[in-house]
Amino acid sequence: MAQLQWYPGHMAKTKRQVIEKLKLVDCVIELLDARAPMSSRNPMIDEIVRHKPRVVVMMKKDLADIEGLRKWLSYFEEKGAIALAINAFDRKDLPKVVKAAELSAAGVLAKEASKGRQKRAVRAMILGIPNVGKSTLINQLIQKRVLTVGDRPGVTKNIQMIRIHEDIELMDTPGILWPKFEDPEVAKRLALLGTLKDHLIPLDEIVIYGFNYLEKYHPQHFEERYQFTLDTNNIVAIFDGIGERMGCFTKGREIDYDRVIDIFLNDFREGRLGKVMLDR
Ligand SMILES: Nc1nc2c(ncn2[C@@H]2O[C@H](COP(=O)(O)OP(=O)(O)OP(=O)(O)O)[C@@H](O)[C@H]2O)c(=O)[nH]1
Ligand SMILES: [Mg+2]
Repeated sequence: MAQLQWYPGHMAKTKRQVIEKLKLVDCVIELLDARAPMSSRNPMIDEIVRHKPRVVVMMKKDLADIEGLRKWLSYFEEKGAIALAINAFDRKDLPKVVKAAELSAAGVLAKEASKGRQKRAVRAMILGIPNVGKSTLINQLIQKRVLTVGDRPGVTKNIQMIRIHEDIELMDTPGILWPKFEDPEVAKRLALLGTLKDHLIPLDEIVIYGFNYLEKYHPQHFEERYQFTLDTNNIVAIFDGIGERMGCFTKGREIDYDRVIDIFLNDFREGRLGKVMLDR
């Protein structure tokens, strides 16, 4: 686990560029994954943002367990943070992000106005771990696909400011992952959600982590999807069971374990195994 790194050379450069550009914005919109609001919170981002006003937006609300998410929202509220959870593809959620950013930058703009400066657009930087939905959020806000998005980490490589409308500009940034994980559990949760490049942790290990989570919290979701009872006392039987039911066979009619892994991870990440809360 100590070896677990995500091309740190590139990361160091990204971090430097982000710190440099931070001077140009009034506030930061920190994106978290609503399915793991603690594990997706990169401590390095605290270090970068420091005293800039900040808004916390939990993305992919549509894939998260609502009860668990509510607890996290109250947690952030108690800490006095401006926090909300959204589904980027729900049109009525989008203005909430803009409002929150305007609210957090209000102090800075009011100060400028008091000095007689002309009113200008709020400028916010979007920060977050890879694949959390930074570029998607901006595309959805302007209703245009100006930024490349993809369901894999490391899509955005450059920092870029986009004007949403005359009142707000948003800066897209590459995902920032911590160079080393103190807690291997955090790495496994992020891997299960598809935020780490696959193969940083052996795929079967990630899948088994998913089996254990489902057995503990949502065994019925597993059973509904694959039509048999989940029992982690026999891991091989689970792989075989999924393989048989989903028709994953090699040419020699053996179970194709690579396909089983692929199917399970896609099912989990796309919500076919129910709504998820990995941080409890
Ligand atoms: N279900 C759901 N999917 C989302 C949401 N927001 C983003 N996504 C998906 O998450 C994936 C990653 O989105 P990106 O916008 O490329 O993520 P990013 O944070 O820019 O990633 P990097 O540029 O790699 O750091 C895409 O497949 C999006 O469709 C959401 O609210 N709900
Ligand atoms: Mg991106």
